[in-house]
Amino acid sequence: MNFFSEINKIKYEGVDSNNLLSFKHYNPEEIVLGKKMKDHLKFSMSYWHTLTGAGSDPFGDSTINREWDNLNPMDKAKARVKAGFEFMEKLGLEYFCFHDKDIAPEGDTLQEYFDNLDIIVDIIQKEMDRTGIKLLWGTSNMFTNKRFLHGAGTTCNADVFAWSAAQIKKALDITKKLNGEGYVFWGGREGYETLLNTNMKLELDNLACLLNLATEYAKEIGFNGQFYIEPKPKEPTKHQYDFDVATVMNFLRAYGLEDKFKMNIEANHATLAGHTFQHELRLARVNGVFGSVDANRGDLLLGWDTDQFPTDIYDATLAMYEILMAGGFTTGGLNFDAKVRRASTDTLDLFYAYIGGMDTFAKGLKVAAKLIEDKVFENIIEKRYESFKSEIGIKISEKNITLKELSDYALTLKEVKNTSGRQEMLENILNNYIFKTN
Ligand code: XUL
Ligand code: CO
Repeated sequence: MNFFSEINKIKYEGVDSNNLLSFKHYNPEEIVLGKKMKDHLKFSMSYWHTLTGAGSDPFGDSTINREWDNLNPMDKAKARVKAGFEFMEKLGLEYFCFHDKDIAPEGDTLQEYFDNLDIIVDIIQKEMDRTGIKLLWGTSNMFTNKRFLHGAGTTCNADVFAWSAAQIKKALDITKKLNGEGYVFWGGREGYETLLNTNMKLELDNLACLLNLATEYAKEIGFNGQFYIEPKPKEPTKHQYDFDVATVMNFLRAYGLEDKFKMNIEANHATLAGHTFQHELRLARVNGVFGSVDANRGDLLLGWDTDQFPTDIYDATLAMYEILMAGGFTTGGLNFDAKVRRASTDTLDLFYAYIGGMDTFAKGLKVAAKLIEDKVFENIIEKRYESFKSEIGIKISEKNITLKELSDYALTLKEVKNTSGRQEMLENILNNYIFKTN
C-alpha cells in the first residue's frame, strides 16, 4: 500500500527550477570538501513529528488526520512504518530517529508494550533491509504518560524510576537490534516546577545513577552506539536540569560521566536558553563533546518550543560552519526535530517542510565549506590574537608566568593599543559568501 502515491521521488533540479517539489541546493551525490553532500548532512526523519504528530496544542485538538489515523492501534503502528519508509525513500532521507512510544501502542501492561514493540521492530527491520535506511538514534519517551508527572530519573517515586529503567533497557535492546548509531537522553520531565517540594541533590544523584546504569547495560549487551544528552532549559518543566551545554557538561563531570556522553544540540532549545544555535555548537565543539543535531527553529517572538522547520540560511550556514569545524558528523546526523504548523493539514505540507529544511542546510553546507576553504574566519581570528605569540603572550599561554611578573611588565607599558574588531566587515563578508554561493 502506498500513502503518498501522488508524489514522485524528489530530485535535485537546481536554483533555476520552479518546481516546488524539487531540491534547489540539496544534491546528495555532489562532492563538497571531498565528501558527498548526503554524507556530510546525514538527514534524518523524526518519527514522532512526521508520523504521529496531529496538530494538537494546549488550546485545541488535533487538526491533522492522516490516512492511517483511523485504524486500530496496532494496524496504525504498522501503517506508520510503511508510510515512514515510503516518505523517507521519496525524499532521499537515509536516517530516522524514534522514541519507543512513537512506534507502538503502550497497551495495558509493560509486558504488552514490550510485545507490541517487538512486533513493530521486526517490521521496521524488514523495511530497513529493503531500503538501506538506517537508525540514527533511538530513545525512550518518559514524559507523555501521566505516570511520569514527577519525572522519570528525577521522580520522587521509586516505582516510576524502576519503570523508566525498564523502558530504557527495552529501548536500548531495540536500538541495538536495529543497529542504531546512537541513543539520546532528552530530559523530558527531568526538572522541577517548584523547589518547595524538591530534593534537588537526590534528583540529580538519581538521574546520574540512571544514566550510568544505561551505559553499563549498553556495555553488557554490546551496544556500541554513541550516547547523547539533548540540553533544553525549560518546557515541559519550568526548569529542566539539562539546561544547556555548559550545565550538562558540569553535571556529567560532577558524576564522572563525561567520557560517556556527547551532545545532541537542538536549535530551538539553544534559543530558549538565551543562546544562539551557533553558541551551543561552538561550546560543544571546543570541549570535544559535539555529537548530533536536532535541526529546527523557534520564533523570536514566542517563548516556547515551536519546533518549526529550519529555513534561515544564515543560521544554517553558521551551524554547518561549526559542524564542519568539529570534524563533521561521525555517529551523529541532522535530525529534523520539526513539525508542520497546525494549519498545514495535508501530507503535501510534510514534503514542502522537509524539502525546505534540507535545501536550507545544503546551502548552509556549501557556504560554510567555502568559508572554511578560504580560511576566512580562521585567518582573521588568528590575527586578532597574535599578541599571544609575542614574548609575554607566549608566557601567558604556556602558564609560565606569575602575577608579579605580569604586573612588572605592565608597569613598563606607556600606553595600550587595541585594534578594531571589524564586526561589520565580517558580517558583510559572511553575507557576500551567502550571496555568491550557488
Ligand atoms: C523535545 C525534543 C525531543 C527530543 C527527543 O523538545 O526535542 O523530541 O529530541 O526526546
Ligand atoms: Co529534539
